[in-house]
Amino acid sequence: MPSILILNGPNLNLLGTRQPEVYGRTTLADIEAMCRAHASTHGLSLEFEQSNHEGALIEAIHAARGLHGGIILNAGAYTHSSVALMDAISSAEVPTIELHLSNVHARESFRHRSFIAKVALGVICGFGAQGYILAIDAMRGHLERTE
Ligand code: CA2
Repeated sequence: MPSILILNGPNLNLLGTRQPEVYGRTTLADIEAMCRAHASTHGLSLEFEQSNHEGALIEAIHAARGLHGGIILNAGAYTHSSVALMDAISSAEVPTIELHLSNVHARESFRHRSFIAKVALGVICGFGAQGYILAIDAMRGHLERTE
């Protein structure tokens, strides 16, 4: 089974430390530990990254080609603005799941638009940290079916 890249965008390094009413008290390090524990029960290898920089996220997507079987991407606010990330996903041709902790559709209207969704395999949102586990399972199923 190919490995999975879990890529986190801007401000997600602050998880668990600010706005707990919106994003909960779980830190990104807690989420990484949950993902690693879950992946190991399925014999999956994971890479887990976070960057506040659009260019660094684009480079991580480019580098995933040939290295990872799939990408789980929480692009944070870049989801709603970045044509460059959308183009990176299209050009890398690595299956990508768009992920959000919050239910973006129940929030401000500017969060309803996603450039990532246009090129994603699917979208998971609104399940908090558990969404990362759901996304790993969805990607695992996809990779098993397409292997
Ligand atoms: O719900 C999500 O996962 C989001 O991707 C989070 C982004 C937001 O812009 C998207 O619309 C939805 C924001 C991440 C900011 O994370 C923070 C965490 C703690 C404190 C402040 C910001």
